[in-house]
Amino acid sequence: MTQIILNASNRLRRSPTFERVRAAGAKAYSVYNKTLIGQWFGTMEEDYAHLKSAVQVWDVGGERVVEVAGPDAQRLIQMTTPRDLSVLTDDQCAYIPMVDPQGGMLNDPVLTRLADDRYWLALADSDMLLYLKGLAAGLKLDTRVFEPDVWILAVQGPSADELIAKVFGEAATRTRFFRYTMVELGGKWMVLARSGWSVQGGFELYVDGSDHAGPIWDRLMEAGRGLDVRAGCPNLIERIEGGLLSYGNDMSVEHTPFEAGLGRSCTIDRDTGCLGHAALVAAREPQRQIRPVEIAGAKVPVVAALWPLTAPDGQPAGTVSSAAWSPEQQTNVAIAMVGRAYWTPGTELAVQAPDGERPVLVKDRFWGRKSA
Ligand code: THG
Repeated sequence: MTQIILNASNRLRRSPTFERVRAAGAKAYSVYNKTLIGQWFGTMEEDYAHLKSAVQVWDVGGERVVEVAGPDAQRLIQMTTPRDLSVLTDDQCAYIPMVDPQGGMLNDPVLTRLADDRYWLALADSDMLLYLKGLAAGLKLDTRVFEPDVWILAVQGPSADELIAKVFGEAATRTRFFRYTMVELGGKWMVLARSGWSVQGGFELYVDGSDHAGPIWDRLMEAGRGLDVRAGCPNLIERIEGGLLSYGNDMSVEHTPFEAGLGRSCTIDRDTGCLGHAALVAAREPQRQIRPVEIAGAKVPVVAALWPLTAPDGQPAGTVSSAAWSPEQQTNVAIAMVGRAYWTPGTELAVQAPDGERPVLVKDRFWGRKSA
């Protein structure tokens, strides 16, 4: 079969550390928010073992930042999310499902509250810039919605605290989960948040100004030499074990936050101003929901299209959206959207994988999590 080759173009944006990612030996490229992103530095299993034992620096420039500023900024963002923004503190980040008026998921960004009239959305792969501009224009809101020259670098892994302490000082590591602090390097101040798309712990740096990203990348790599720091990227195996969802892959506009298992981020007992509020009140009891499942047999192929799940009587039971062989679990870990009748832990199903039918077991919790 012929290889799929990415034909470069100015339409495909490159982060300011793109060439460093390439030099670090990225083995594949994808496109996220119209930005080229490098993936895999060793095999997926090697990257996984290293992420779980050391520290990695990730160029997550594909999580493009959209800034919403102005007197109506909070009101505009609140229209798109059921998560109550009025309770956020000044140093807080929040993982927020964004929904349309029908309650369908549009995105699931990390929101940073810079001030009560200034927010950053670090977006998953869908065009919220246009949606927010459209709402603001149609409703004549007093806001500015734009993409600032801000690029995120993630520092993830068990030695992340040690690396951050070396570069930014011990005090920076006292930042709590989903809180941020301001740190300085070479005269440049930036947001450092304890967050990131792994469950190994770590930080995300919002580099404000492309010119600064390269030097900061180099400084992290230099300071981390004794910690076996490496370039990395979100790891499919680790994020499935951790139950971290990928918008557009595990859920989409076809799903409500309840179906995506994000009900904990929805305030529905009062109207926060979310345009999808009424729809979500009606959708509280989903008929299908995200579940961790195990797929028996040898290492599964890549899930490039949803794999159908079936019950023993042949009835459709859902779909598998992500799956990977876990060297630690010695089985295939997977994320599925499972029908209500079949989502009880211990339920046995079958999946139609491209290489044949395989037994599936519904789990009670994600492998990397202590609770459900
Ligand atoms: N970092 C930043 N922006 C992002 C991502 C990121 N935007 C796109 C994409 N990734 C969004 N997806 C997620 C998914 C899960 C989490 C963060 C971003 C996450 N969840 C925690 C958990 O599940 O334990 C916390 C959830 C919560 O507080 O409710 O961290 O990686 N900047």
